[in-house]
Amino acid sequence: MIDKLLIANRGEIALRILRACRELGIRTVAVHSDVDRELKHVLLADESVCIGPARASESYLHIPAIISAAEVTDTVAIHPGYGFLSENADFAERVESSGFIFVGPRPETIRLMGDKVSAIATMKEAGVPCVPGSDGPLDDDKKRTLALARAIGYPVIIKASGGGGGRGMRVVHAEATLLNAIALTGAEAAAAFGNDMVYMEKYLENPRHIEFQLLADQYGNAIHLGERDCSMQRRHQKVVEEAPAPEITEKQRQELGARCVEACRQIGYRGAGTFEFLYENGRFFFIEMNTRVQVEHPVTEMVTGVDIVKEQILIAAGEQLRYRQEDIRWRGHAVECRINAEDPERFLPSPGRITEFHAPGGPGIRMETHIYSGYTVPPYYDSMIGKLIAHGEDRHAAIARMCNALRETVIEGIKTNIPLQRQIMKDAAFQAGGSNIHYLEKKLGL
Ligand code: MV4
Repeated sequence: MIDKLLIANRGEIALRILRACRELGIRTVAVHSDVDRELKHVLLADESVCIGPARASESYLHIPAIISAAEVTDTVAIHPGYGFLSENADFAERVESSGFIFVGPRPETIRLMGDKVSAIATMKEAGVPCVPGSDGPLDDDKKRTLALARAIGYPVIIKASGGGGGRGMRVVHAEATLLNAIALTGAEAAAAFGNDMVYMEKYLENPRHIEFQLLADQYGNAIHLGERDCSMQRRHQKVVEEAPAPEITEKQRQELGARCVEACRQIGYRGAGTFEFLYENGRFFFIEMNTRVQVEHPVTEMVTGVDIVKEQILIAAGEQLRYRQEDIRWRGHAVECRINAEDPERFLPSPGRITEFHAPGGPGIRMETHIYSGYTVPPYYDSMIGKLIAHGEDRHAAIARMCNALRETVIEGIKTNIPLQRQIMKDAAFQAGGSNIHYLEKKLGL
């Protein structure tokens, strides 16, 4: 049904989508900016279209250019990848109204989950555990707001409904600063997201970030692929992810997984999706849902054997989910290290020409990257140039394989964070497992 697919992204995820299409016998259209002519997936695609200049707002974020490219190439479906337009409900709507298949949820679902107040209300209604909070937007009733914060108990966190992923939030430790924090967060949100709606939650001081991967088709079938731990992060950028999450039991996985599955059925979810939770003192609290494929999807693929990108495309093509929940088994452990073109000490981007690249290998090693010897990393986009994933029979074995693979990897001509990743793999707390979201920043002295 889908015989041609346009990849509305760049870098490693564009290559990942191209590979899935090749397996499915689907022809590919790469769209790229002026400076991305040499991207590996552009060189490999059946067709390619230049959609604009380097600046993303004029190329990868420019909806009319992408729709035009789909039209001139007679494309059937459009895969948005992650970032860029992947969670833009207007884009999904334009794709569908132009007669193309959007590889992702319905536009209304993207809009519902993009608004965090409505996402939380929906999940609470569906029986997913949420953080104690305002259960809706804060209004002008100052007495009511102060009473609410008292009832929840300080510290509380004020979040913008249009935010997410760490944008537009403020922690409040005492009543004296509450109303001012709400006003500031609202004003910032109005400027940043065009929406001043804010809500309140109990602030969890030392949680882990654990997320569940879901797949759902348009016929009401849904399954979960278990969870990932993404707590190893710096400034809201994940650095290391793993599956399964340390210390989480099979019972916890199946219980919360079943609740996410039920929520997907209730909202008529379609495609791949992720439920983000904070985990503290043995309890899970829903915070956000991501309606796209995620950077860290490979760790789930490595432990379940399910090809998430292929399933996304098959679901978009109107097929029934090929797995039942009983078919899903978790085998061993997988760790992913994000490889960034950056100075490992100062975290500044390090674009430039890669003079030498040697990929690692061996049992359980998977390298997802678009780089090659002679490729120039442009300065205009995210500094992530690839991901190294190691699978092993248990967590210890996966980490050992990762250490080998990091040592084997050669990337010359630019600086990368590989030295930092090697340091993390050797870190005693990381090796013990179960560190919280603040661990890495504290270790790095931030
Ligand atoms: C929180 C929180 C503590 N308590 N909510 C940051 C990103 C966004 N997805 C939600 N975030 C947080 N929400 C409550 N009620 C702490 C964070 C948070 C965080 C969450 C996940 C991963 C990294 C983080 C880093 C700082 C703060």
